[in-house]
Formats: sequence, C-alpha cells, structure tokens
Amino acid sequence: MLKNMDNSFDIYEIKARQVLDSRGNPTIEAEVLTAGRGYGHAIVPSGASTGTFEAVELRDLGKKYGGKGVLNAVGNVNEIIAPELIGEDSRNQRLIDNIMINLDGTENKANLGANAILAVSMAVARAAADTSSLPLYKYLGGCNSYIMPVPMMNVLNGGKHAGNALDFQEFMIMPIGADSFSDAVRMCAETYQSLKKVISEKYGKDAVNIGDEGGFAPPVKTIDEAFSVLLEGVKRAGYENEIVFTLDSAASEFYDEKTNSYVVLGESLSTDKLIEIYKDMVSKYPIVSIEDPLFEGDFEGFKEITKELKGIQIIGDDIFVTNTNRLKKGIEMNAANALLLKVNQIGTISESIDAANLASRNGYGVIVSHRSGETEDSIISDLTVALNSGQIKTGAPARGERTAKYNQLIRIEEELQISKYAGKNFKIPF
Ligand code: 2PG
Ligand code: MG
Repeated sequence: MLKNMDNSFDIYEIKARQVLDSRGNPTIEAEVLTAGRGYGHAIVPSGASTGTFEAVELRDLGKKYGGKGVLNAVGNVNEIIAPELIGEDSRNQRLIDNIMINLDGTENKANLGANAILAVSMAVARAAADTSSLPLYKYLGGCNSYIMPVPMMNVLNGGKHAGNALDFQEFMIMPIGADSFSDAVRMCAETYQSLKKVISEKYGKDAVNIGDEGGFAPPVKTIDEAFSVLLEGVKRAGYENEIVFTLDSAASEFYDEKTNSYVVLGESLSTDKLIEIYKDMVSKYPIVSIEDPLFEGDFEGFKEITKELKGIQIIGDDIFVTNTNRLKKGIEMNAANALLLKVNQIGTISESIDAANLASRNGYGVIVSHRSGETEDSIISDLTVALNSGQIKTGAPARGERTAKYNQLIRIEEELQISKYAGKNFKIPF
C-alpha cells in the first residue's frame, strides 16, 4: 500500500538492480523517484585493499560471478528498504539514512549490506536535488562559494591494484601550480602521456599496461626507481615546478602481523625502519602527502609518523575507514592529520558528511576518494565540491570510470563561473 504523498519530495518508488563495476564484478545500482517526478540513481563502488573495519559489502557467495553477486543486497533494497522509505520526504536525508541503519540493526551494516544501504542513500540525495532543480553539489553543499579540489591522480600503480612487484600501492601527482581545475586536468593528462613514453622507452612497449585505477604498472621494483620514472615524466611534460607527489602505501597490505613488521621487496622492516624510509623519501622527492604509511591498527605509529614528518599530510584511510568513532580516536591522539573519505566504507551520505565535518572541525584535511573498483557514477565529484574539501583522489586521467569524476568536476567548474581552485598556493590544511 502506498503511503500518502503530501508533497513533491515524497519518495514514490525505489528500485535496485545488479550491474557491473570497472573490474567486471557485480555491484548494485538503485533508482529513486519522487512524487514530483524527481529522479536519482546511484551505483556503489568496491575496494580491493579494503580496511578490516569497513562497513560490510554484502555478497551472495555461491557459484555465480565467483560468489561476488549482489542479488541479496538488491533483494534487500526492493523488499525491505523500499517499503519502509516510500512516502518519506526525500530531503530528510538523515532520517532516511537512520531508518536504514535501524532496519539493518548491526554496527557494520552486515545485515542488509552497506552496498544496499549506500545505493539508496545516494540515489535519495540525487532525487531530492533533482526535485529541487538543483545540481547535487549545490543541494548538498548549500554554500555561497565553492572551492574546486586539487586532484590526486594515480599514475603509477602497485600493491593489490597491479601485477608488478611494487609494494606501495599508489604514486600520485598533484598539480598544485594549475590555474583552475580544468587546467589541473590538462597538466595531469599531459604528464600521463609523457610518463607513458618514458616507461615505454625504459621498459619496452608491454610495460605500459595499466593497473586497476588507470595508472601504469611497469616492472619497477624499488621506491627510488618508481620516483625517478615519475620525475622524468613530470620533467618531460614541463611541470617540475607545478606538480608535487603524493603516495598511498596501503601498508596494511604488506604488514605481517606475526612478526609485527612490514615486508617490502621481500625484506622485513620494523616500524621505525619504515618511518626512516619515508623520511628519506620526503627529503629526496617533492612529496607533500602520504596515505596509510603504516597498518590500520597502529594508532601509536600514526601519531609518531605525524610528528616525525612534520609538514607532510598524513592521511588515514584503512585506519579511520570514514568512521567517526575511529576518527575521534585518531584526533585525540594526533594520529594522522587528514581523513580519506570513502562513502562505501561507512555506507550512508549522512555519516560520510559527519566524518568530513568532524575532520574539518579539528583541523584535519579531507580527501574525497574513489575505490579501485569504480563505475560511471560521479557522485564523489559533487560531494567534494559540496564539502569544499579541496582535495579529491580518483585515479588516473584515463579510463571512463576515472574520467567520469574529472569530467563532472570540469562541468561543475564551468557552471560555477566563479570558484577557487584549491591548488593555487596549496597548503596542507593544518
Ligand atoms: C585506497 C583505495 C582507492 P581500494 O586504498 O585508497 O585508491 O583502494 O579501493 O582498493 O581500497
Ligand atoms: Mg588507501
């Protein structure tokens, strides 16, 4: 039975289905229609180097799609979530997210699936924005002025995202010297092309194959080798003074719990030794930021490295998992000084915004981020502008699922006419 539809923002219909992500694995798409014919849809991304404390992605197991199907999550939307939300005012994002959280009843959304809940949460925001005739970033942001983010573009892939021997997962470029966001995209795209040439000359044609996030995955082994290739690419493009580097070690992936050490290139390293390597790295290369330098459980180590690498942005991804409780602990301890924000780590738009606000209020930077398994959905582009986060990480300037985000930001910049690009005089926000 349909509840009464009092106004045009009331949710009239919710529908989910199974579609594919950029790695060819199934994921969930939701559509929401309001009584006023506002429409929103959203597709959920999926990680590979996932944090242990992330909200749970519900998978079907069994034979189909190697167990990765999401038909149970789809069923949860269509049969459990939809009947509860129909008739609710789509502008009540927090209420709607709370209804789903309560329906699920677990701490980590394991029951209905964070993927099921997030698909609806995002599609509701879009449907409400559409009913308001507002672009999503304005609907969510409600600000008078907006900042266009500096992109962190992942151009060299390693770790779980590539088949090479590089232990560190992402080597990214940040065009802080660009004049605008679209200029930043141009500089990164040119650098990407010159890096391709450098790699092909150095390692042969078959070394320009790419990893999951569109960056190259050449057979570099050492960190120095990776940075020297990267530097050469940047130099050839002519952006030595405009582009700086940022790294995502994703250290949980090469941490060995049994020996409490990090296995890099087959060598076992203590936490102190690894911190020394980072120190050496930042003294040699123009690195402004390091994500997950240590494994997800090491709050003390994060505190130590944040102190030791003063002036460098230390981003918590797997350690915080966009969860305000874990972030609070980090803030109290001075562990890291920035939050990587991934909507599917926590599972609703309201909780993602809470995490961003908590970070900002405490002087922590916020970097809105994609996942390695992505889709054509570009909601994070609107979100980064809505939050005025000033930084976004969403892969290489190549492959449709990555360029979808950059292209949406180009559109937003054009529409805003007056906006500030966060890269000019980029300062680590603390
Ligand atoms: C990360 C992400 C995105 P994944 O570690 O920051 O780059 O990777 O989605 O595989 O967790
Ligand atoms: Mg990460």
